[in-house]
Amino acid sequence: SGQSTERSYDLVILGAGLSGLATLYNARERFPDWRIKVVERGSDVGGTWYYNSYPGCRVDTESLSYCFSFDKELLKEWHWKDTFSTQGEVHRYIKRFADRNNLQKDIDFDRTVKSATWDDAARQWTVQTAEGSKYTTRFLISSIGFLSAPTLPAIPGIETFAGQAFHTSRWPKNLDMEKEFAGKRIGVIGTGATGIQTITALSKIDSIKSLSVFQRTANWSAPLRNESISEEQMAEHVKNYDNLFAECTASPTGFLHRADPRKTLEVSEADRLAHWEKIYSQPGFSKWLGVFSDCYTNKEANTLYSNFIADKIRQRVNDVGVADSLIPKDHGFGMRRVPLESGYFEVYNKPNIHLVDLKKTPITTVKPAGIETSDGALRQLDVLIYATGFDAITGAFRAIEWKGKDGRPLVGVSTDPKGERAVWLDHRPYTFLGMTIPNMPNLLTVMGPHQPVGNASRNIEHSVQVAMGILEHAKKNDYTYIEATPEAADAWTQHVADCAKGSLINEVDSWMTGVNKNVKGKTVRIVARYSGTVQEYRRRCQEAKDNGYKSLIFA
Ligand code: NA7
Repeated sequence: SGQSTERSYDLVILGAGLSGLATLYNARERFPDWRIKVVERGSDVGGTWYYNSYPGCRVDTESLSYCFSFDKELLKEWHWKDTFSTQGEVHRYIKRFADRNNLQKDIDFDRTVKSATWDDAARQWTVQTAEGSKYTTRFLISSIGFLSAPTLPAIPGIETFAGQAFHTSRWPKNLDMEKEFAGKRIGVIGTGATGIQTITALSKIDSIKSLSVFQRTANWSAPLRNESISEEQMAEHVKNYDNLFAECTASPTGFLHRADPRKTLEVSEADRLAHWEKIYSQPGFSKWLGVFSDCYTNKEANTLYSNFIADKIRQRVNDVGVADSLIPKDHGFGMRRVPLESGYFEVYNKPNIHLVDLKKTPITTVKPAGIETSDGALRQLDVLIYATGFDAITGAFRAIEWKGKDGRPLVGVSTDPKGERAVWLDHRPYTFLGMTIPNMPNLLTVMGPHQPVGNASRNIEHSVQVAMGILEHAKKNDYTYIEATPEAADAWTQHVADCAKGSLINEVDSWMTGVNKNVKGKTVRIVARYSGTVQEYRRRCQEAKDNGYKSLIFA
């Protein structure tokens, strides 16, 4: 049903994750007479929380702030069982949100968008899926995620591996690990947030014969400190939701944790240590965001704090050499997204778990039997798990063939003959407010590039409201055309670049700075996310609205 048919809509939304569902819910409320459709690749709602079903997957933002503030009834009924929910629990929440608001009726599942083509005469987009569905629509909102296009490692021979192999975000459904991994030799490539959660979970499966972790860049990681939430505690939390959301809105990153305003070197050594011990013992991102205010702008301050965390790691790992490999040398604490862990470092004290330090012995090739490293050793493997991350921020856009005004492609690489005309040349976003793109009329991007990516659910709610505001302005005035002016996009792109200056986080290779060596053309650092404060971002969005969106062309 729905296959090979063409339907016409006022609004098509790409993706049914948190962004797409929030967009659908709000669009229905604001535009009750519109025909709206969501097109989703997966077989269920949830996006990130549908796909990332790997063992140990857990949100490391407080569950209480990782939900929708606008569905008050659901907040009243929902009991978060953990301060940091498992993937399963977050997914159940999202499903419940969709069910009780009857959202599924407007979603076409199992449709992978292949192309989006602008028709300037008709002022509409045509969206086509790999399965043969076709949708025409006046307005298009992409809610396709910023960590949703998985990347496999570009290592010679990976296609020759004879055992079972998969990316963490494509974990086989219903895999019974106790049984199917019994007696198996497992390899994991990658030690980002995903790898660290996966490895810790796998370490608890006693039937596994061996686990080899292939680590290229060590990542700073610190304890999550999850706790369960009783019914009595939850009843209290429910009364406090409004305050909690207000607290997030007032915090520069959108999280519940804030920096200590003092500067590291102004504080006595004893007070410094006391503060670091305090944030280290607290749950969640306290140890990333609760630092002294200069931790990510002053290298000396950062080094002192990094040394404090390095000592914590050393205390937890028995083998001195392994501990040394686990401590990053090429970047300071918090300059990359800090994975939070629950017993990760102790994993390496188990006899059947081995760390392969790829800085010492890089992988040379994958063979049918396993992985060979530069020292000539072949680690025999039955299962190979790629925790190798995503083509972040622009990747999900790259997976769609866009033809904007004059057939302009969206993402392209300058070394490709066809890539030159791309609006985002060499993966460099060019937007106004991270929301509208020159040459891509009537397209709005919720959680697109140039938007803050901190506490995703909080930012999604805001991003959806900005999109709704722009559409409302169009509807009210009977406009059928919206486009960012090049002047506005130039100024915004410059503002985003300016915000990135002076932050050590923007001086390190990671998905946050647009580097992914497994993707063609993603070898140099760029500014793809908004790294100013959430408040500044919101102020500028409000300003655009207050001045009647004069940076946008309406027609
Ligand atoms: P990340 O954080 O991008 O981590 C990917 C990991 O995979 C990282 O350790 C990489 O090492 C490693 N990797 C990637 N390619 C290779 C190759 N070719 N060889 C060896 N190792 C490789 O992705 P995650 O999924 O963990 O997390 C992404 C975000 O999702 C996370 O921050 C949360 O916000 C949710 P590298 O560092 O590149 O040397």
